[in-house]
Amino acid sequence: MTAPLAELAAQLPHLALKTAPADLEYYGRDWTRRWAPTPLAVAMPGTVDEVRGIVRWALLHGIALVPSGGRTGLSGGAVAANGELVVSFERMNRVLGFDPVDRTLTVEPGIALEALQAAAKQHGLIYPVDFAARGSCSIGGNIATNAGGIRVIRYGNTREWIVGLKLVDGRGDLLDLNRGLIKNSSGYDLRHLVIGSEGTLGLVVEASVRLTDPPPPSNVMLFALPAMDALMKVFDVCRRGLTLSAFEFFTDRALHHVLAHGAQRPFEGDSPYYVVTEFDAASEAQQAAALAVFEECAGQGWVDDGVISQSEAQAAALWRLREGITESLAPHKPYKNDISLRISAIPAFMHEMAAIFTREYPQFDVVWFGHIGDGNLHINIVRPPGLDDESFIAQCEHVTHLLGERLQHFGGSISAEHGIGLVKKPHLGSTRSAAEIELMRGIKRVLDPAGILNPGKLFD
Ligand code: 2HG
Ligand code: ZN
Repeated sequence: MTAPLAELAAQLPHLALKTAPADLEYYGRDWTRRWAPTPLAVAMPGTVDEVRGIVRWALLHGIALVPSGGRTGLSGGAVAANGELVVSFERMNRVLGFDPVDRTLTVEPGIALEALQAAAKQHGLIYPVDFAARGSCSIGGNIATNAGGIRVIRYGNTREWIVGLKLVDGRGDLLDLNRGLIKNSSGYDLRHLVIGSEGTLGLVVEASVRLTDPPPPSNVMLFALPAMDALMKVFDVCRRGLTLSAFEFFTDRALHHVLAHGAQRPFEGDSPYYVVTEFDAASEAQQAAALAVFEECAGQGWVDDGVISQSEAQAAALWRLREGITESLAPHKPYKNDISLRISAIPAFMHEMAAIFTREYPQFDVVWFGHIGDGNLHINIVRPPGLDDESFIAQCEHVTHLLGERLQHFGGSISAEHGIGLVKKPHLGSTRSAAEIELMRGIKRVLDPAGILNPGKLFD
């Protein structure tokens, strides 16, 4: 153990400190699997005071800290590849309180999203932000990226549900931000500055989240579509005819991978595009509306086929076709894009990008899917067998540059919900102006004057 680490262990005797190579490897990386993890050690605080102690120690020794939740991130935000101390919130995973009048849960940052959702359910309420990594990701990580997921169309992003945050900033100070208030017009909302800041402004040590009533019973419908142009037309019909809680799409390439990974084929025939939509189906009228939507879309030639879930098991099987895509692609180590556009810009953008991909990547398997009802597309480039990491990433970076240019033209964003981290850092300028990035740097300097909090992520 190095001298600074021994000092940390002596100062905080209850802090769990890990230095075994397998732990450094495990806690030093996220789902990107691109950078070799080389953290100095992994610290697992159990209390806010220990977190403050870690920050004071880091300031004294000039050691960088990488906050760490479930490490399911896809942008390298939780990677420790430069001798940093990983601060894992694995032990700080408790529910601290529930207030039935405020309808809030107060939790530690390391609680898994699924555990938080289960705690809400125990009180007859829901925490509605949801996505496939729910079992492993933590609320601290969700806050760091302002995570979105599959029901943003109805409930919004993580930001909408955080009513209070406690933060240890880069000076070791504890800030209690917004304190659960619904209305608070008292100057800058520092809570919102922290949400989406990817651990660069402070370490979130507690969060109060708002809960809501469970939704009415819902059904899931899967459509097969003959053409890209039909996607937004079907969206329009669904939005007018149904009360939607999700509107997701994927292509035949995504279906190919998810079926190869064990999912059940939904239709006999093949179509190039698919939509999974979830909607309220509490009454016969709402169920009839779903059939009417299908008939209108089929009549217009916008859908080839469709199926409506008849049971919870069938709904889960249909969801699996969409939610299983990331896992089914993981063995191929794909290069990921997570872009955001105004919904109105989606059709023109998709056409331009499809042309660019065909021109630049004729030999690559390009898999499109995502939250198209929110204007959020995930474009995964699958690594062709035999191509080494370096050449593959260089080719992908070239196309991300072209993507960035088109996003700039359409006023979109290079990251919708995964964050910038290390992966998209070279492309931040396609979404944020130089003046904005300089302001962000200035804000970081105020909260983290020594630059010890997740340095090198988001920007240099
Ligand atoms: C999803 O929507 C996640 O499934 C992951 O945001 C997307 O793997 C991806 O690119
Ligand atoms: Zn997503």
